[in-house]
Amino acid sequence: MSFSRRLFLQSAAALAVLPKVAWASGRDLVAQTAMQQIAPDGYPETPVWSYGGAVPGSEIRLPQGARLQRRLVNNLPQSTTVHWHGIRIDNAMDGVPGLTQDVVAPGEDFTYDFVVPDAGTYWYHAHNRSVEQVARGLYGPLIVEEADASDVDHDLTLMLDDWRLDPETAHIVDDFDNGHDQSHAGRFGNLVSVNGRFDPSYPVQSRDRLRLRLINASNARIYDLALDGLTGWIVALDGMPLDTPMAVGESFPLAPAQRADLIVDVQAESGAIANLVSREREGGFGLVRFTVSGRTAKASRSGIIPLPPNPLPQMVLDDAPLYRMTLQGGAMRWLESAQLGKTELSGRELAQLGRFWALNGHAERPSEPFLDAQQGSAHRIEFVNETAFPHAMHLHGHHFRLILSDGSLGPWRDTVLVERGQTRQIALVADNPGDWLLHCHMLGHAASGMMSWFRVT
Ligand SMILES: [Cu+2]
Repeated sequence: MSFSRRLFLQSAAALAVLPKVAWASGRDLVAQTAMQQIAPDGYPETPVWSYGGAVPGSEIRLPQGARLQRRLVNNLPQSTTVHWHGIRIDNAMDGVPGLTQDVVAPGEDFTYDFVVPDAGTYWYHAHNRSVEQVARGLYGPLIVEEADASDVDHDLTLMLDDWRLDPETAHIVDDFDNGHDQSHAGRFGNLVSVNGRFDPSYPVQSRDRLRLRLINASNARIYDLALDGLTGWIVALDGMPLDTPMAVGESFPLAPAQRADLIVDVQAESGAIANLVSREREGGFGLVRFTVSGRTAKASRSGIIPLPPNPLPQMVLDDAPLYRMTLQGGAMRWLESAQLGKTELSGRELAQLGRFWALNGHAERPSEPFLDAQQGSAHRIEFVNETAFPHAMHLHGHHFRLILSDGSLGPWRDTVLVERGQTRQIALVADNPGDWLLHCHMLGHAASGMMSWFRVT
């Protein structure tokens, strides 16, 4: 009796000094530290932050219209949340601290429970201190399947990321709040990974048809993607099918958070290697190798069939009002002043507080929404990029259509790349009630001023 009582007290005392750790079960998404071989073989493993012990977190795959339930269990030393990027989601499940939920503290948990209305390629990632947490590896793919799978030999998800690693130790360089990065193009890595590995390769046969689901999980890097030994089409952007698939030309951009679904045919012959590459000013680099062995016995398919459309709202723009959002600040266009809360501060004062950017004169998420929309109403938003850098503007809870230069409606997206000096218009049907974030997905820019929101009631 006294022995077991003493043991109990001892373990209770021991628990009090151990860090609080929650226990996990099958439906759990456990945010935890892990070791992973990110750098090439021969380099040490990298300590990462992960969902479930690996980067990317395991692929969540479910049928269109299904319900997704995951209990986030936070075993990290920092508070976190999960954002389900591109899902037209119930607002309470959107994962934005201070707007849709409280942060999940170390040792705590939060259950996400929602329906996925659209088929396509989506992803989940941390949305608290994203500039650090996504860079440390807190992301994974979320694939919503069409009722009829596309006619392909392989369906491959490829998550692109770049890491800033110490070349000696392969540890992540932890200068996440580096003011130079934040005031310029953002945090770039020195090593690019696909699915958490450097230079991975996948076996294919000549004349195979592949569906490639490309997801850019990088903090700031815009890839300029090209195919070598493969030909094909872009069939969906940011999850949403294109009415008419676009042949992949020389190359196409993939900004942070954006996705592109490709259907490609392997043209390279047996014994050769086909590649997905990113072009850069000075040559570029390979991302993925497809090692070709043999030739498929199946008859080769000709042409391409569009993916079935998702249940997106009707877009009637007639007299939809136009809202302008001006992107301001950053290196070479330094802010003269901007608002922090109700206070107008000089650019110098803001820089001292780590704020380099503003959206319509606000260097943080303002108290009032940028747009207060009646549910079901249509709007035009014009992003005017007065800065010297590109920005990837992301709306939560909705997809929007690009308005092309001739005034016609372009593809549906959830993240639009606005190049330096460029003005881009989008068309939005505000049909999902709630408070929704609108921000730059260069995560260092979001952390240093480029945050806004809109309300739908
Ligand atoms: Cu930006």
